[in-house]
Amino acid sequence: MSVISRSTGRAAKFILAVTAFLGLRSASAGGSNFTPGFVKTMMLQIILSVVILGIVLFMLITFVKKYNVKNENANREGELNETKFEIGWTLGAAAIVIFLFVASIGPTQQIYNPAGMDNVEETIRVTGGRDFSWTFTFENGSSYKANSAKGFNGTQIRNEGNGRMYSPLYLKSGVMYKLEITAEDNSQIHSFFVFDLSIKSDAVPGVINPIYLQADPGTYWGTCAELCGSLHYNMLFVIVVR
Ligand SMILES: [Cu+2]
Repeated sequence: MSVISRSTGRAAKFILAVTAFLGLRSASAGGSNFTPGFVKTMMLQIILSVVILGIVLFMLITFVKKYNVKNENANREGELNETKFEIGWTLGAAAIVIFLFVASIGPTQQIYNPAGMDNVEETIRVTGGRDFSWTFTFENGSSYKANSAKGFNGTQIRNEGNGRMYSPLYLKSGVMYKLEITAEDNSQIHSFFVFDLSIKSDAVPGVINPIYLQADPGTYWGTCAELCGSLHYNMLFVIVVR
């Protein structure tokens, strides 16, 4: 397993360099303590996809050349053992799927049953609203909306993109939190998404989806990732970890 993680680590660095070159952002620099393993698995999947695409394209071009009608020397009978090929690519594809499944078990456990989940310092309810808002409710019963002026001690942060003010959710670094993602009754479905923390969870009325979070210091902007209606674009929020 260490060989796998070492080579995917190297490949992950390569992909990060390529995405940075293309001007794309990558989530693997995220501050969440539980997601790097998952990002690595995603990288592994991307790498395998690229390799397989390469093999398929290579075979496609080779066969087009070899069996071209203009190629007088082509022997079109019995040269391709189809049974062997069929068994080969079926077993090969099955092996890849099983390998990816096994490789993703650990990282998935890390997200939903992380080590230290028994040491949750505070559980915070995050509720998506009918009015296109996010409400943070704390164990002591206090609550506020991410897009209201009545946040924690009234502090607000300006979003550079739209110039509006938002009330941050303040978390302490190195502390384990459980966010319970849900939505108000009769609300549309929303999705709680913080790119730089690699966290995303659907917010559905009557359902509580847990996110365990232990993050590095930083300011992390998030948004609703489920097209929920006319004011979907305004469902920004910010998590400040310090
Ligand atoms: Cu939305």
